[in-house]
Amino acid sequence: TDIISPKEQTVVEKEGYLLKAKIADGGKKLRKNWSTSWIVLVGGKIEFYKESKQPALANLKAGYKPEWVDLCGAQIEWTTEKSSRKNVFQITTISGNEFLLQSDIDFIILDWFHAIKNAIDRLPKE
Ligand code: I3P
Repeated sequence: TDIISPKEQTVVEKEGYLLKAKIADGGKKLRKNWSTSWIVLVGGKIEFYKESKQPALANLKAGYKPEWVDLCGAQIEWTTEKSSRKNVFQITTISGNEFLLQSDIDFIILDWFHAIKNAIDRLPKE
């Protein structure tokens, strides 16, 4: 497997807005609740910044701890069954957390799918 340099861990590979819904935590089903999130793919993880009360960029200040997902050993797949929305894919982590991500804009969600899949494929499986 590839060795990931400390430098690479801090390189932002992709960032932008998507709709996000967490549907399971540690294997336990959650009530679906879609919200807009600023998503950052960096260093083998995905960070989710809230966009509710203040602009996401204000949350990027030092010390703010976003919700995040470890992509080591994670799975990514398109799903048409878990939502009535179009362009939805699911990320499932080793720890049993499940997230749906969605955009109405085809090229945006396709770019995200491939970026996350590439990141997962480059990481160790556990
Ligand atoms: C859910 C809400 C979600 C919807 C979900 C509903 O209702 O409307 O947007 O998911 O459908 O149950 P509530 O707000 O009362 O929890 P989609 O938009 O992804 O279809 P589901 O039960 O079929 O997952």
